[in-house]
Amino acid sequence: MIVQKPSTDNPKPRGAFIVFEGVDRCGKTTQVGLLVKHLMTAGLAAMAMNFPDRTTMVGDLINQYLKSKQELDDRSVHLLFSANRWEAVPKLEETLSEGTTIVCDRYAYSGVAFSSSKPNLATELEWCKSCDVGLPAPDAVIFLDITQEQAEKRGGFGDERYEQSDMQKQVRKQFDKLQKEDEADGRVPWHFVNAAQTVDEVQHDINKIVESTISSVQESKKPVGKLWKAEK
Ligand code: DGP
Repeated sequence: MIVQKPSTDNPKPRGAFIVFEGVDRCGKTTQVGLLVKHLMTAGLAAMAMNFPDRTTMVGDLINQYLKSKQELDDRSVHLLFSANRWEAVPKLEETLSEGTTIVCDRYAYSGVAFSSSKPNLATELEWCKSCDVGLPAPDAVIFLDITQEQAEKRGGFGDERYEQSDMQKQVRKQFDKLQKEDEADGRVPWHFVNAAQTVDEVQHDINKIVESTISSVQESKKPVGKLWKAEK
């Protein structure tokens, strides 16, 4: 991988913002860890982030909800998930501007896909999106693609609130809608990776995508975009 050396003519480029999405048990957490390691070994500054971030006060409420210790209205919990992302924005922007690449386990796409899969919010995709309009936009979304049947064979499925087949199948449909909308908009590229391959094969595919994303962010010098915001 080519690592750009900063100089007076060529100040330190910003980090890239890479988001992993997919249904539960698709292997995101494993691949986020491997990617951060790979980038650091190649001499790049990289950091993992994840949403929901259960370590904050808002995240603690979300955790209680996901573990079914707390009941919350669907819109209220959607707003909490969104707030959990907004509260991370200062850190996210600072980290990218310092030249560190962020590898993020879930983001606003999960927010919309999961909430709009609930019967109460099934016709509210635009409302679900509206809470996250203006968040920093990823430079690439890596979607770990796996069938529901393959995901369920992996350990731990069924422990938390949303880990039910019907819900996850609906979530997948909503992800597809969001991908098509981003494709039509042309600003955030999605990359589908076959997550049913071995861990090494998945990692190999991801590394290629991320290396080319980092190069294009460095070459284009484009600032971090805004999610789902109409361009002026
Ligand atoms: P994880 O910690 O990645 O396993 O995510 C926990 C669960 O929460 C998982 O089923 C996906 C779901 N989830 C993640 N982000 C959001 C969100 O923003 N909104 C909703 N409704 N669900 C989310």
